[in-house]
Amino acid sequence: MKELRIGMIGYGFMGKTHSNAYVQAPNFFQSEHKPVLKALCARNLEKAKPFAENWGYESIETDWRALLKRDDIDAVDICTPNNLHKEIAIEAAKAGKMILCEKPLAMNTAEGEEMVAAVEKAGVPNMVWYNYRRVPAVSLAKQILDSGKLGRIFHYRANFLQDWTINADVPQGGAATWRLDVDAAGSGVTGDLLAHCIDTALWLNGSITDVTAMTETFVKERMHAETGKKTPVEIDDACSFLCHFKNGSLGLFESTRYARGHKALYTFEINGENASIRWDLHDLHRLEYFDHADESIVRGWRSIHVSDGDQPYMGNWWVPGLQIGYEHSFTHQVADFLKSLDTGEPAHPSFRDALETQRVCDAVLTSAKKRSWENV
Ligand code: 4PW
Repeated sequence: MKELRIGMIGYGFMGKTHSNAYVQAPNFFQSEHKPVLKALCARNLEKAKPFAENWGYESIETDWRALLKRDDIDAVDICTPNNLHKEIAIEAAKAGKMILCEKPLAMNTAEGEEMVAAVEKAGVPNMVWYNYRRVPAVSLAKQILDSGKLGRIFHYRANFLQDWTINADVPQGGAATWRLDVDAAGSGVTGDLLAHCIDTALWLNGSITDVTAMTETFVKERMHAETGKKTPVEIDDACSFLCHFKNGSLGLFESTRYARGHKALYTFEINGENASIRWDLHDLHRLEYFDHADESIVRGWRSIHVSDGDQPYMGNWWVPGLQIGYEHSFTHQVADFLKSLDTGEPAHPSFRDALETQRVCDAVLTSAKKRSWENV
């Protein structure tokens, strides 16, 4: 058994999901590698202490550069706001560390290109946390699409809807609300939410060739948590776009933080010549499937309860009929990363895969600004 000694940078919501995944994965999935929570890195020692104790990190660093110098760290997990991804990833690659980076890869494509060059030059294993690929029902959708059952694909439709920023008193900046601050996040819903939809779409349906988009910022000014002053909001609160896929199908994507009643609703539907599939994060263990070849008197949407041992990942969990949830997508991602180390095959989505998502995001934002069609 080889140890995979993890240095986790950041301890927010994603720090929790990843820490839980490192703990859970080896209990359920076989690998020659076993994650060890070696060090937590965070600027605020007092806040880091209870987190490190709770999850079992052996030590704490308050400076990520010191973490990278340590010989007892094999892999760095970047769970910081987006504006720190590039610098940390490039330095980590130079230090020969494996890198698991939170999504989106970077603030923009230019940064992403530098990051890809750095990890590929250093030859270090790398992966980006687009976790929804590892929801068993989404992996099953991939299996069904790859089998060709849907036939020619006509339409890809996806939404990611939230409502947590409708209140104009929500500040921008700071630990909890950095996602609203353009300097920390790079963009709004495009990089935060649509990036998930785009990653899944590229994986399931192939490349996107061109896009046309619209964005809106509904609340124009918010108090900045760091300065206490009202400043203009420069992120996109909502974004919708149309696109063409290379396979000839048409795409329709929508994301917003202003859909009252929706807390985190990610859905997609794919319509093919023979069959369609659809998935909904709020019912994440079900995949809906319509097959036109079914006998007409029983033809209809089937709701596949993804809990059978033959379905993706499920053989490692409970007995058929008992479904799993959101947290498991991260556990599966760790399990797949460990498997990639066992086999020497690259892990996905890699930095290079995530760069493609970044390119689509940038084309979307440019198109919205210019009111144009943009090639990716
Ligand atoms: O990555 C996304 C986050 O930034 C998540 O998948 C959901 O939306 C939950 O929080 C935000």
